[in-house]
Amino acid sequence: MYVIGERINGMFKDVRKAIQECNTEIVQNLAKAQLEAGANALDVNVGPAAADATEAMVWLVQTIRQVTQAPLAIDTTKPEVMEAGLAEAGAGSIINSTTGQEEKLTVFMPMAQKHKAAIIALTIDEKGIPRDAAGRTEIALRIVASAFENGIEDMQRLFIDPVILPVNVAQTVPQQVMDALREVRLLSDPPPKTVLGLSNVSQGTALRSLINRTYLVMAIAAGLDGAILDPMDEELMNAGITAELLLDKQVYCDDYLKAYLSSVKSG
Ligand code: THG
Repeated sequence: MYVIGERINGMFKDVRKAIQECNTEIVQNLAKAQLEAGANALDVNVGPAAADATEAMVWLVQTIRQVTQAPLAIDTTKPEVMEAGLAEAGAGSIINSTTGQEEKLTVFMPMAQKHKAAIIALTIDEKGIPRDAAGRTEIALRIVASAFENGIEDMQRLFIDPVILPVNVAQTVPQQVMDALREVRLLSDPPPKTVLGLSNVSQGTALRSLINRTYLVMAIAAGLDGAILDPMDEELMNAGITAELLLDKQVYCDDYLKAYLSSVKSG
């Protein structure tokens, strides 16, 4: 399971405040704690409130880079903010994200090539987020084709995100996303990777952690390769690691949780 830590996001009050006050300690502690908890990479999102998004992104990336060289997923829809974040983060970064519209793909795919970055692509087009799995898969196919046209032939570098929505307002979506995860694996050989912003599924619900944890296991069973999630939720991490054990992706030993975490931390 490729874990992208979600916590450095201006959507969270503590991070929003840290950005406003240039408090490096809060951001650096969140970076270290997420990696300690088993994150492979860190999402970096300035949030909706940042006055100057480019300036905030550059400050966040520089602040994180003082404590770790872990891959960063630069999370913005704005090309100029993405470009600035990638330039600071260095090679091995992740573009989070493009959508499937031609005008987005022609900007972000070449940007991924230029910065030797991986790229997450959401199955969204000019009509928005498709209602069903087939609509998601159709957009995913266009994204895979665009990646190839732009020289991204290594499918390890392309992540399709079939877009999970809050279960309290979109109750059919979790199943549609699982079907899309299965269909995306059939698009090419080898197939692109898949990723979800897991916490979306529980936004606005009362039992967030339980819903996140249950859906992570279900999505992994449907073929999910990675997720943007809170790695400091230990029960969540343990459920994901156990799901992969039960899918024979890790050799069993009594200490399989510890073994997983130490293998992530040793890179
Ligand atoms: N796909 C991709 N990237 C993404 C998403 C996705 N990035 C952003 C988001 N979705 C994933 N990250 C989060 C981060 C926080 C929350 C949900 C998803 C969240 N935040 C609290 C809330 O809104 O209730 C914030 C409140 C607080 O301060 O605690 O739930 O889908 N590629």
